[in-house]
Amino acid sequence: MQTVTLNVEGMSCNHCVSSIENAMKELGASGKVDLAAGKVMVEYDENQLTLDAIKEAIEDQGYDIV
Ligand SMILES: [Cu+2]
Repeated sequence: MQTVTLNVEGMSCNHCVSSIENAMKELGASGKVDLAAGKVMVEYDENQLTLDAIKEAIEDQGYDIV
């Protein structure tokens, strides 16, 4: 397992939190959003997923990785 913390811009409410957390779940990863800090902590299996795929999934939801 691998854990990464990403700085994500554009998250403003609980809807954003669940969009991102659901997107991580769909990938088979586990995401925790810290809305106040603008951070997303993702735990994933590096044998199944790449960091790029995770970033792409977040960007696909309409947010920017800083
Ligand atoms: Cu929102």
